[in-house]
Amino acid sequence: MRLSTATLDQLPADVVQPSYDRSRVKRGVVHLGIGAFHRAHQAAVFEQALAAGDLRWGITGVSLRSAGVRDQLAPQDGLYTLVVRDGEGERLQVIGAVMDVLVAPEDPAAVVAALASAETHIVTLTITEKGYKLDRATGKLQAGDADVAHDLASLDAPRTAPGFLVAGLAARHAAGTGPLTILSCDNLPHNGTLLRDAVLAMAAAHDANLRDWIAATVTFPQTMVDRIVPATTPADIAALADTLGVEDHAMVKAEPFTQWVIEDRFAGERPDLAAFGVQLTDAVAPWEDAKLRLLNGAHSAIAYLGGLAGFDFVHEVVAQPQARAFVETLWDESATTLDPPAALDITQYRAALMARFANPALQHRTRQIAMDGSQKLPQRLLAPIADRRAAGLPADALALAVAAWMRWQSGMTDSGEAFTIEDPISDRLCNAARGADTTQDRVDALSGLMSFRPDPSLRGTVIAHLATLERSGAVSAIGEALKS
Ligand code: NAI
Ligand code: CS2
Repeated sequence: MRLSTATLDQLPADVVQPSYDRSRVKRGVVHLGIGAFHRAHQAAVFEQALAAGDLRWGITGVSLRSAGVRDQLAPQDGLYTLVVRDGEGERLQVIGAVMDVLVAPEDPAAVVAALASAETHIVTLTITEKGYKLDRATGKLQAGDADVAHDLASLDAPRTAPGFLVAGLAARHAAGTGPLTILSCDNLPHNGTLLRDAVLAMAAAHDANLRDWIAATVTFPQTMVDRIVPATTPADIAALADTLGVEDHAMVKAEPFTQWVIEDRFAGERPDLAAFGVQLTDAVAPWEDAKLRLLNGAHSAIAYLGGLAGFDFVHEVVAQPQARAFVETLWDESATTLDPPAALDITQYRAALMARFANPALQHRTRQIAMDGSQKLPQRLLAPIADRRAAGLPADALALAVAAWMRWQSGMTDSGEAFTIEDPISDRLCNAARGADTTQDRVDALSGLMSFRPDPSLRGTVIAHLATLERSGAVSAIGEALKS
């Protein structure tokens, strides 16, 4: 039996359930990219609004690619369980905010109609870093991408997130529908600006007036999003079924911590976000830099070094004293590049991050974080390196994390286990890592792919680290780095 409206009354009494009348909920939010993170983060905030009696904030979820999440949620009437684990117990909440899931390739017109609906006031996105289709070095749309080229030529049946947004906004413009706020919730620096640039470039290719109307009417606030939400596994689903007494194929698991900082620049209606724990601010960048460089920077270092050493999970890596000491050293370096907001105590933040990484109940896979490194490295590791070097400071620990990413592209752990590189430019990464004859050539080829131009001293450091990784593995490389 599956979780659904019909089976809600069979759930254990301590499972929190929607307290509002779902049949009266309007669809104020369209979400593009309905993966695990949205269901555990933004949807939990809109759920609070609904529970508080503001029924404008139901969600139309959109999958831009596969039907998987729709097929999980549709038999469950859109209901799913948010499982919050702190290592000592778990808290279960059935979320009712998702009203419908559209699969864009099956029915693009339905997605455009949802974006154009007068009921829609907010669009949120979690389409992963690569979904923005921007060339990060130039800031321009990836004209060589077949889907971008398609949407630049015609928006009759869009394929990309910027294409769908422009098609939906064109329909709003034509119908005189109200303003819209579009919130990127991906781990990208200046995510609102990046998305705005992509949307305006796509719009300009079709209609200069539309582009100008979007620029004047639609807002793209910056956001910082934080909650560790590992991919759900079949074992998670089986364990939850034992507790619930029904199966939930759409469950998501998360840590207790959650944070959403949004630039206070909404174009139209919004729920009382501050009442539901969201921080509204004029300046998101200082929050974003701290999160991307400390949390995500350490995550990537843990993923590559820990993954090479054969550790499956983040908590296993930070249980190793040397790895933990290395993360602290990395943070010592990155922290000097930050200009933290007054409300953020970096010492406390670091301690809290380490405790979050150590949460054994999350089972957060190093391989999940290692994915899409080409999209993640710039903001997590390369930006703090550039800032350190510009200030005349060494960046040895950050350089080891970058070298570990380079070693990862060999597709082999230190014990010789082969794995597949998952990255939008995996072909080029693999050619660079495996086609070069020397360590030095590998560093140069992989740096080139990332538009990373280390000065001679830093380049030497990265080469030395990669040589150690290739010769004696990640555990030794960490030991060497801590000695120096
Ligand atoms: P997921 O794998 O569960 O979902 C990813 C979603 O992105 C899916 O809907 C997928 O169809 C879509 N997608 C993937 N590639 C795409 C592309 N090229 N174009 C358009 N859509 C594409 O992943 P999850 O956990 O939901 O994370 C998604 C993003 O959310 C991350 O990449 C990150 O930027 C952000 N995030 C995730 C956190 C986490 O702990 N899981 C925490 C903070 C932010
Ligand atoms: C992780 C993030 O997968 C990754 O790259 O570093 O998704 C991380 O879990 C979140 O940013 C936490 O908020």
